[in-house]
Amino acid sequence: MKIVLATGTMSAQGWRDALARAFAAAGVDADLRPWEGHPAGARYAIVWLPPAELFAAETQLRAVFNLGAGVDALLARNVVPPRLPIIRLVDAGMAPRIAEYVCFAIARITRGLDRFAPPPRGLRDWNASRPRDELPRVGVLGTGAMGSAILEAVARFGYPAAGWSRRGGVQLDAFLARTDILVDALPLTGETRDLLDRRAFAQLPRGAHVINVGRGATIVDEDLLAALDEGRLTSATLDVFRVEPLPAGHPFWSHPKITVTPHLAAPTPYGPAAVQIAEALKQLERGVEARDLPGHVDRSAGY
Ligand code: OXD
Repeated sequence: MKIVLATGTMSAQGWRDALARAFAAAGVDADLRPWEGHPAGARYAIVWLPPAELFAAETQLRAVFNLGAGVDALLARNVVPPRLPIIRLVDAGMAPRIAEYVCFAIARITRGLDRFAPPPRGLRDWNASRPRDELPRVGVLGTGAMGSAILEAVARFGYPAAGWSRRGGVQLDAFLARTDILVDALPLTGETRDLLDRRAFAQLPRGAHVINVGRGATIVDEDLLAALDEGRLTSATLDVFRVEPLPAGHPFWSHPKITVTPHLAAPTPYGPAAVQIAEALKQLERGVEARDLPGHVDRSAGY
């Protein structure tokens, strides 16, 4: 069975090796071909940011695997023919990493860790104020694999934590009003784009913090900057951005209340992701419908 692989900005060699290992271990008989601009007669495509020509040339495809949890970039390219099911990664080892990143960002906030930076800037004061006994309320936007792992992790550390999703029936405004640390773990869809704007930030208690590990375009950049400048928000920790890489002159880079990290919270782990793809391929080959697989993308919902 031929499979075409187009890894975009990711490592072709890394994916080829991991997939070859996972296919061998799962007993999937695959002839894995890197996309080289001409049709291979492939039955499946495994892709990250693929070129449109791939789908024009590979006319025998049965399904497309997305080498990431988020399909916003793939759907925005509008290159996958509507008849083809898309399967995305679900967790695949990323959820614990995202949860760890969020817990670290929260610990940094609750302990005021930035005060103790190395010399010459940091405070050298043993008696610096102790953290408050009362833990802040953590609100997680998005209750998929990532959001659920974050909720579980923060709850384990005793934080009062709640999750919100568009389908959960809870009013966003009411949810924001009882959230001291807002964690954005949303996919980017038509419904979540620009969700966190000036109006949303105004619902948060004064002094709240924002952590974004979802997608950059769920936040309106100018409104976040205004909320920080007005003192409505205390800090923002951002791992994802509307445009990536974040352009050199972007005001986020130099804002004193913003920590920018370059989309490093949870790099896709090739090994576990390849195992997940091999398993899904096996199921498809056995006749299981793509829509019954865990990572099947509902294109109208956008994830
Ligand atoms: C993903 C990501 O979508 O790394 O997997 O952001």
